[in-house]
Amino acid sequence: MIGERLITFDEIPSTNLYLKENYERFPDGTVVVALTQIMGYGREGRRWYSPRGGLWFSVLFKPRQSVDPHFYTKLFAVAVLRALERLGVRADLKWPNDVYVHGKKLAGILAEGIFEGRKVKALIVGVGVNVNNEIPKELAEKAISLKVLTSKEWELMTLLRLILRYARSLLRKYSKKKEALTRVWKGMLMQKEGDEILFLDEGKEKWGRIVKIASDHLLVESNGELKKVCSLSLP
Ligand code: BT5
Repeated sequence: MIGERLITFDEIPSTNLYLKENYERFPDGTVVVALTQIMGYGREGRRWYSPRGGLWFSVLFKPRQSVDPHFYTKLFAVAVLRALERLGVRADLKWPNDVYVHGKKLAGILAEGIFEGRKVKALIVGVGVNVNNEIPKELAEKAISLKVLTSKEWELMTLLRLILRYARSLLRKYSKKKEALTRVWKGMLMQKEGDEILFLDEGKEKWGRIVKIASDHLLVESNGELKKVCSLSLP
């Protein structure tokens, strides 16, 4: 069960890295949380600032059957949004799984898999939420914390427990209805099928229309051509 085993660290390089290196020792559902990460990272090795006061945790999954790793990423994206809603904060998802409020990033999610051939041996979902922490100067325009949004401090473990509670109930509800979870996730995305978006094509910004939203790419029509877009630079 998610969160049945909880491991806490004061400081660690990265909770995702810790589980990647130690997954064999821990059961499915193990959660690792750290008060600060000195080497927190996002997608494609981008730096993830993890100062004290934020909520930085990872969850280990050891699926028995073959699974689509995106299912677990969506599960946590939806769980984080539901938990925030409980606190009175209305957030959206920027495709695929960035949590935004008022055009600024409040939280990010990173899923990593350990594969044996095509089989997923372990899956690690890392979640970072700016809670009471300071936002570094270089991110001042792009990021926001819960404390700034709500003008109060939040108890990290209470928020963690709330997110895990939503994740457990979503897992119960959707593990046999994966398409239904995809529909819920799509409904939370700022980007909708049919929207015009600015995207990067070989380093150049182009306009296009979203034809289809998938977990790992957007199918975009631009100048009569269909393109697969894997990363959005703009909200
Ligand atoms: C993400 O990557 O948004 C996924 C972040 C996942 C972090 C968690 S914390 C627990 C676990 N352990 C880890 O080491 N990681 C996970 P990406 O979409 O690549 O976004 C990275 C970009 O977000 C950076 O290039 C910055 O622009 C911005 N960024 C960095 N730190 C931030 C922060 N604290 N708040 C908001 N934006 C941030």
